[in-house]
Amino acid sequence: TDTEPAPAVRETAEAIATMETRGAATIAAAAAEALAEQAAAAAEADATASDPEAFRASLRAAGRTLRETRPTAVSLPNALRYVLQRMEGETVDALRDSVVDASDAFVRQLDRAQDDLGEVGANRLADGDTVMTHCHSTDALACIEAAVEQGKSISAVVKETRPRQQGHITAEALREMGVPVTLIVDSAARRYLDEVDHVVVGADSIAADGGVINKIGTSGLAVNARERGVPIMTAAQTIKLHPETLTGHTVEIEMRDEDEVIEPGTREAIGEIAVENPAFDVTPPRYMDAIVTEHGQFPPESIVTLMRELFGEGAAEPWAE
Ligand code: RUB
Repeated sequence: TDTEPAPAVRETAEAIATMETRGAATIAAAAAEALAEQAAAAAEADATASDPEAFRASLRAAGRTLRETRPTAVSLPNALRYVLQRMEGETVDALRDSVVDASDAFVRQLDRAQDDLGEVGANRLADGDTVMTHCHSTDALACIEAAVEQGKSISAVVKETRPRQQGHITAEALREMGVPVTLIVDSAARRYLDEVDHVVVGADSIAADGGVINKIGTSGLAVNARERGVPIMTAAQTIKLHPETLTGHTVEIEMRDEDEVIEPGTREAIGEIAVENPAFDVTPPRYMDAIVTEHGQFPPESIVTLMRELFGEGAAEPWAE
């Protein structure tokens, strides 16, 4: 059909769904880039090259394909909104250029925001500090990297993060920064908190009440950190702010396949029991010390002010049919 997404869009959607492309910021950049690829392809394709309305419809269809991949990281729909709301022009060439420009601007803004929040987060870390991490967050790593670049000596205790072990990606990234790393199983976190000065995590979405939605296990870590008196911050650029929560919606928590929890083949031995695999959880604002963004540091309870300022116009769905 004229609105069939380009192969590049289907490949990006597949990579996001299978988590080959993962992490909220990386997913957002990939989605914005896929829309630019859709625009380039649609400006050449027979069905859309000379029909501005068909071109627009093909971009909306690509947006829907990308939107349907994973539900929790709001950076994905925020990226689609940013690009599709800037699609404008009377001709296909003008429409294509507007989408490609918006996509480029979005990705540049994403990189700049990450650098800027890294500087803010780094100011919370002192020379000689040990940080504990959970999952793999490029926003959280930006804070540690900026601290290292400020000349601070930082060590890390890295939780492996079952079931997908994104902690291994974090461990490698930190080692490459010259940060000494100790990898632990998730259940060892409380034992190691006594040796830790800060917990640093990322976010997939931030709710209007300051709740932080991040990789499953973050909320338990936050409660333990509070009990041990260790400050915990979430590093989250503002595309992680979830506009629909301003009007009372909740954030959907992705449930993934049981094969990530029990080895294939284990099912037979283990028998008829329920296996559940939620990918994310919600840390209540009272257990989070600070949300670090490119606009500075916020107590979770006041993030709603920034959310209204940046997303107050609501959560349009420019990809809708
Ligand atoms: C990744 C995850 C990360 C956030 C933030 O989950 O929970 O902490 O996405 O990452 P998954 P970033 O591996 O299931 O995608 O700071 O890079 O946006």
